[in-house]
Amino acid sequence: MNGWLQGQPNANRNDLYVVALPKTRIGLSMLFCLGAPFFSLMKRLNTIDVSYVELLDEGLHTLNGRRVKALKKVARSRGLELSLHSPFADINIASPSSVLRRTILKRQEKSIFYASQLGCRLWVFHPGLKTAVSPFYPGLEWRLNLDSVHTLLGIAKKHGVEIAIENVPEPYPFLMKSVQDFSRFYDELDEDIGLVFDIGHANINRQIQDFITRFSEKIIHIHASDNDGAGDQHLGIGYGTIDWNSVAKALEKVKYNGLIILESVEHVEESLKKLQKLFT
Ligand SMILES: [Mn+2]
Repeated sequence: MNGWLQGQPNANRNDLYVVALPKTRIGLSMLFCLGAPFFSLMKRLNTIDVSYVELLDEGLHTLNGRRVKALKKVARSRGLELSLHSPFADINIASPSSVLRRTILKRQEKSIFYASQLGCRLWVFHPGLKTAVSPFYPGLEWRLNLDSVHTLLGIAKKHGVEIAIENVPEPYPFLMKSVQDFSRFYDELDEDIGLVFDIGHANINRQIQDFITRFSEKIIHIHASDNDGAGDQHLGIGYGTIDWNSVAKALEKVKYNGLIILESVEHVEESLKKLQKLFT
């Protein structure tokens, strides 16, 4: 990689197990630079050495018509294939307030629209959360979560965009964090939707292997970052407690052939190299 990021320590920490996943490709989430202004994101996209990029419609990188045009241009000139992560700050698709839920779904629709304009292969979103009033209305947020997923699937169909839902981390009050949550979700949802498997999130509830074996048919996209097993730190690959060799073996076993998007916010170049070595 040609120094498109600041120099990273090149620790050759462990010999990585190399597996043959012919269609697996490594991409990069721009989460690592979400704190930097939009022009700096553009600058990075102009020099970055990957073919697959996940943008975030959030924070300083929140999309608008003008930005979408600029992004389309850079994606075309650099041959980048894009996916888009939905807004996630203060976004609760299961909000018990109908006014807020409507507003949130409207915001999500705008993001799906931008994804279609950008020609994104996928739009990734988070499940809803419990709130302070959840104990008074048992099961309500679970039902609203399912309703909103239906609504989003309808919107996505209208705009011709594929969408998928991500497993999210402890200790936040999300409705869908565990294998059990996703089993129930898929039992009760009478439509099909893909799963964005976040390896780091699953490390926190020690369910990496369970997710891969149980939902091999559902996983269409993967987020990869490391952590200490206690919090969602988005560390570089090899800087946490995840056993990446056994992750690679498990994915090879189920013949995973989608994208693996690096979501580390540090040691980015080094982590990309490690993933590329693991999954070529
Ligand atoms: Mn993720």
